[in-house]
Amino acid sequence: MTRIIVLTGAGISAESGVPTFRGAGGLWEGHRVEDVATPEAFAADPETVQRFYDARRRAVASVAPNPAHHALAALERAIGDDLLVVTQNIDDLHERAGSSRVLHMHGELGRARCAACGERPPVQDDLLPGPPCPACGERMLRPDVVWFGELPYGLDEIDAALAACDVFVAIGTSGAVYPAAGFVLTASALGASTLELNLAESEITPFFAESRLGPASVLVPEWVRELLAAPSRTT
Ligand code: BV8
Repeated sequence: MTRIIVLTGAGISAESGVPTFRGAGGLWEGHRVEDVATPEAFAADPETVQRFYDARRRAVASVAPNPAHHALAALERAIGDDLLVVTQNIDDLHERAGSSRVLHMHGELGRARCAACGERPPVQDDLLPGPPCPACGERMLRPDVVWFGELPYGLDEIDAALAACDVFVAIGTSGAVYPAAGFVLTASALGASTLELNLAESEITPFFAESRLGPASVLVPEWVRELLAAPSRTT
């Protein structure tokens, strides 16, 4: 049963060299994520959107997990199914650090989605040249990423975990995007203790019982060490 839910955002990958969305004016490859991460943008200009995600897929392949990702993997090794990492990130740094209980609520760069048959095949190379879907052969693969206006993945599983958890921790998220930004309210309303680990105050800082400011690579290992040293402690 999930006792601890950790919600991660772009800030946990920042020290690995993956740009955040709202740092540096929120531009990524010269685009505002809200302008390219929508089904309408993809319909209007699929090449630009494919190029945006192909560039990010290549960039993520060249970086490595940082101590924050490794600390969460160590926590999973210690408490197993009592931990669920819900990530808004589409990179695979949690998995490359060794985490296996990871729910990518906004999808993954490492997967495509066939607009013809719905297959979600793993993908490593660029989607722009239009490779055929391995299941149906159609050349209609898009990034398997949840865009604005699309339903996030795993909401039922997340809701069940929020109802059961004792501890909810958010790491490196600005709290700008829903429904993820509202998870802390659900968890605390259901009696969980809540902790935010972030470099700066976020839009949801006021909703947390405790908020610690600093880089994830320092705060996350520190929190995991504390947690494992005092098992009775819940945050
Ligand atoms: C949906 C994938 C219908 C693409 C992304 C209320 C309820 C429900 C929906 C809405 C609502 N109000 C508005 C909406 C609509 C919309 C929304 O939220 N819009 C916003 C702009 C207002 N939401 C949606 O459309 C969602 N779908 O609503 O479906 C529905 C939903 C529920 C139930 C029924 C129906 C879908 C949204 C998903 C969009 N896709 N990503 C891609 O990656 O390209 S969002 C994308 O942006 C990320 O996934 C992430 O979620 C978000 C960026 O946020 P962060 O990860 O927090 O990153 P950010 O750069 O903002 O902040 C970085 C943070 O890190 C900062 O706080 C910084 O201080 C910190 N930091 C930096 N360095 C460090 C650090 N912290 C620690 N250490 C460091 N070193």
